[in-house]
Order: sequence, then structure tokens, then C-alpha cells
Amino acid sequence: MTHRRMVLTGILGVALAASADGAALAQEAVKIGLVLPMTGPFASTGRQIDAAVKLFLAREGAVHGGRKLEVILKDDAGNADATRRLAQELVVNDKVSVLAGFGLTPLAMATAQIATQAKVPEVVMAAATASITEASPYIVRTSFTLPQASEPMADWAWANGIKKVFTVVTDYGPGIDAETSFAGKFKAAGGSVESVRVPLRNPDFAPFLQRVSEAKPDALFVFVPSGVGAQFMKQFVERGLDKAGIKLIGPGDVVDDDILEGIGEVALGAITTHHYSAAHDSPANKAFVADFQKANPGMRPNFMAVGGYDGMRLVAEALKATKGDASGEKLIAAMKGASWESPRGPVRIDPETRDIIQNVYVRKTQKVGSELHNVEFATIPNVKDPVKARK
Ligand code: VNL
Repeated sequence: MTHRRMVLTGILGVALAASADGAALAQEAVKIGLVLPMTGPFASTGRQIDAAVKLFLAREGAVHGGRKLEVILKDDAGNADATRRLAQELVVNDKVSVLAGFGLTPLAMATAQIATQAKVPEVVMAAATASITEASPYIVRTSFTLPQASEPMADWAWANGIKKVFTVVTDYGPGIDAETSFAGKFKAAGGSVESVRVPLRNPDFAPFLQRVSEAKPDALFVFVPSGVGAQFMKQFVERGLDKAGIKLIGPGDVVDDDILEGIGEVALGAITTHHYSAAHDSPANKAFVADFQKANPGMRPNFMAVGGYDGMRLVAEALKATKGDASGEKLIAAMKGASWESPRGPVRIDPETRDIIQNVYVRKTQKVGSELHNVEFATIPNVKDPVKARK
């Protein structure tokens, strides 16, 4: 080897050592493929999460663990075939280190195999059927599970003199989870439950609400996906159920903060159990809501926004822990057990299930000044997904 050659090799060696130290790595952004329903019937979920992801980068900066986060947003319009194709393209062509988003259960499920094969973490920010995290060891969730939100409702209802409940849920994963977890717990306490399921696409609630009206239960337990509550409540009023003395209860999706003002006073008095209300009383949440509303005039953050915001937080924390190493195995390992203060309260990623452990709050929809809010009045702390906790 000539002297010149040796010098060059030496320089290259130094360059390689520097890159191993992370200096060259820092030049290269860590890409996050964000797949959301930005159009179609569930576009409100996409809008909320997209706004929250942008807010996270604006408030916390884009550099975490020495690496710059770069978000690539794709619209699947709520169609699972599109989600799968977009996730595949993001992994193969864009070389993303993380897949994130997933507005509905079928969309999260459609991506599970890609996450497993590519060893790319799939951060589920919205979809909430309990079984999702079991579909891939690379799935981690920052939203919630329907059993986690619905079982505390059964306890509250029974403790508050409700004996007979009619459940109306959307007929797919999260609705079935909500119905079976609520009914299981409420019946075990001694209550009686009748149940109907309504189609996910183009739902007409009228015939189901007619049955509820004839059955005269003490309470109507309802789950509909985020955004659909406005239509449900309109038909609830049209059937005269608001005047029939039937109490409205359920997980908080039906009185979602995004649409609560639009639903109007008919929602007053609804009792729901959920992990997030824009009215959550903490300094962290007050600042979050104020900054969100400043960046998105006329919009109130809902539980989807918080799932998106915390999803970004989780990626940022994991990168910090791996010192910028974005390999899938390192990232998912760092995500297990991660904990932080969310706008919703304290949260932790369960290292065994990769689901989120969080407080569930009992809330009553009421007027706060001139606005309608879900006001929290009781807290069940550190709730794990009960389906997996029983296994
Ligand atoms: C799901 C669950 C979707 C809860 C939702 O809104 C929701 C889901 C779009 O898992 O599909 O509020």
C-alpha cells in the first residue's frame, strides 16, 4: 500500500468511526410514516391526529436523541387496502423507521404483518380494539382499549342504581369489545343487559333506537366511533329518547370533544368513562389545549389528538433512550416501559402487552361557562387493558 493510500484509508477510518458515534447519523432524518384517514367518513380522526403531530414538533422541536424526525403523511381514506399499500410503500421506498397513525381497527390490523416482517414499530395512535397489540410484537399503542374504558362504566352504573341497560354499539372490533366488556361486568354485578349492533358503514340508528324506546331501560350504553356521535345524538332526539328519562352512558367516544358543541344541549347529563377530556384539570393539559387551539382556530383537541401527541412523544423518548439508534428492535425495546406525563395524566407503556396504562375518568357532560364539556369527577388510576390483564 502506498503512503497516499494509507492516509486515505486512515481518513476513511476516522469518518466511519465518527458515523458510528452518531455524527453522520445525525445528518440523516428518522422518517415516520403517518397513515391516517384524512378524507372519507372518519376524516375528523385524521385531522385531529395530524394537527397534534404538528403541534408536538412545534412545541418539542424535531430533534430527539440527536436525530431529526421527519413525518411523511399519507391519506388512506379509512380503507384497509389503501393502508396496507401505503404502509408497504413507506417501508420499502421511503425507508421509514416507524409507522404511525391508524384511525380504525381494520387499518391497524392491515399493517400488522408489514410491521412484523420489516421489524418496524407500528405506533397505533387511535384504533382501540383490545386484540390489536397481539397482532404483531412491533405494535405499540398510545390510544386506549375499549374494555379499558368500558368496564369502569359498568361499576359506576351498578353503584348508581342502574339495573337494566340496553347497549347499542357499532358492529366491529371496538364496538364488540365495548359491549362484551360492559355487559360481562354489569351482569356479574347483578344487572340485566339487552344488546344490538349497528353497521359501521352508513349507519341508521332509528330502528335500533325504536327498540330501545320500547324496552324502557334505565340507561342506554352506546359506543360509536369518534365523529359519529353527532348523527347518533340527532336520531336519539328524533326518537324522543331525550325526554323518555333514559340515561345516556358509555365510553367517551359518543361525546367526543371534536363534535360536542355541534351535538348541543341534548348531551347534557351524559355519564361517560374515558381516558381524555379537553377539560382535564392539569397545568400540562391547559397548556396543551391552549396551544392546540392557537394553532388550529375553531378546533378543540379530542382523545384522538392526545393519542397522536403521545405517539410522537413515545418515538421521541425511545430515540433519546437509544441515543439516536432507529433500528426497529432497539426502538420497540426502548418503548416498552416508557412513561411520561401526558395531557391526559400520567401514562406508561405496559412492557408485557405494549398497551398504554392510564387513568380512566368518570365524566359528566355539562356547561362550563358557555361551552359544553365532559367534566371529570372521579378517577380510576393506572388502568391496564382488562382483557390482557386477565390472561
Ligand atoms: C376505533 C375505536 C375508532 C374508537 C374510533 O373512532 C374510536 C377503532 C374512529 O378501533 O376503529 O372512537
